[in-house]
Amino acid sequence: MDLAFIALGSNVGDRDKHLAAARSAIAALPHTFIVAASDVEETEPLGGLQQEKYLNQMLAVKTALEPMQLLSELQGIEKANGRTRGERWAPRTLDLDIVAYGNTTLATVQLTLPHPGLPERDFWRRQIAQLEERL
Ligand code: A4P
Ligand code: MG
Repeated sequence: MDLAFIALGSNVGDRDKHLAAARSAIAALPHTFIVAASDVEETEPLGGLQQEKYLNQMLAVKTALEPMQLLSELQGIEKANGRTRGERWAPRTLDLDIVAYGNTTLATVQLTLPHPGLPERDFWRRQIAQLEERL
């Protein structure tokens, strides 16, 4: 089993409910267990578009799913929660990103690991620090 960090984000509708639905769906994935959760944080929108604030949270999971399998499962969960793909960085009911997957590095169109947004997202780095304390 590998240790992966999954970022949850929502800035449309009932944001708490979307994060809760994501946590339940991730907990129900095959061969995947949530081992720690960060606090939920409200964050200012990044990316320059005029949009509502986000709720963000990060989960640490132990998983036997390969990175691409995990991504595809997460995209299924986004879809089930009303995510429609519009403009990049546009508002979303639920966004699930793989921030890191063990020590894996990847740079394909479908999946970049670690997530390239990591250096510029202070809240992700805070949440990773919380997860590391809670593991
Ligand atoms: N993809 C590549 N690497 C990954 C990865 N490590 N994890 C590909 C997940 N997906 C990855 O994603 C576009 C494509 O990225 C996917 O098809 C996948 O194959 P998407 O979710 O369809 O589009 P997106 O989310 O609009 O784009 P992107 O680049 O993922 O944006 P981000 O980084 O997710 O940013 N402000 C605050 N405060 N909090 C936020 O959470 N999020 C965003 C979206 C903008 N502003 C925000 C927040
Ligand atoms: Mg995304």
